[in-house]
Amino acid sequence: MQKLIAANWKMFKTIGEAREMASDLVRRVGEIPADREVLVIPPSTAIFAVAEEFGHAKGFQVGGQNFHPEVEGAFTGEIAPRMLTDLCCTYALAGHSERRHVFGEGDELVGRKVTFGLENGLKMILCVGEKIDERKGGRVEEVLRRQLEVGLAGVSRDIPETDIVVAYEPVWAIGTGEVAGPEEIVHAHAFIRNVLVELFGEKGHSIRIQYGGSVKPKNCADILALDNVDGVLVGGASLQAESFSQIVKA
Ligand code: G2H
Repeated sequence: MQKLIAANWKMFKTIGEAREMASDLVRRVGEIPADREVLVIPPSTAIFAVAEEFGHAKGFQVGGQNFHPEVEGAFTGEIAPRMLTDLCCTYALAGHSERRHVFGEGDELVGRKVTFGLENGLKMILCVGEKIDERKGGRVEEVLRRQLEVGLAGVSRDIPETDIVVAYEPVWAIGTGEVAGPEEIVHAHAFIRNVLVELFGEKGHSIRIQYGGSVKPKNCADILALDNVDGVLVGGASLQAESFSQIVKA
């Protein structure tokens, strides 16, 4: 199974900055290792510029951070999945903790995005993860199960296993410099794996589970070596070509 190494640029980079970083990244990475898939998820305004810079560089893909689950319509400020595929996106995120906790998106909306994105030509990365009070209250499994069951409720059992990815991002580890410990990651990923097998049968063994939350060049090799870690979703350390290229090659 190819590990999915993804860069979430969040609300950073103008078109010029994005172009510069994308071309630098291609130069630094060179040939992507055969067991890796590389995805950059810029802000919407810079997606096409990054896709152009990637050009024919083999294996570099672009994705969308968010969309509204409708074909088109009077939805001021939103973009549709077909607009993301029009910009060459292959993947999109749903349920990132910043969408859940800054913008108030609930599990049902996240689930609609997952289903609608899949039906409209995107591979979907469903982000799940507990807040610190939920971890302290012993509710990690309850929260993950709810986010997975509702987030994946509309997904057909027949979809190719490569179309859906789950990203485990404990909210307390996002952008804080605090990485979840190996036991915490292994435990959460094993739990997610079991729920995926419950939901999708045998196919659940092949659905990739990424870890996200303060991934850096210095910790990524250890994280990627853990059981059931099939990739990483990187925020802060994906904003410089030097650090993200090191993570791609780790
Ligand atoms: C989690 C992650 C990227 P960071 O949001 O999705 O960000 O690596 O900055 O913790």
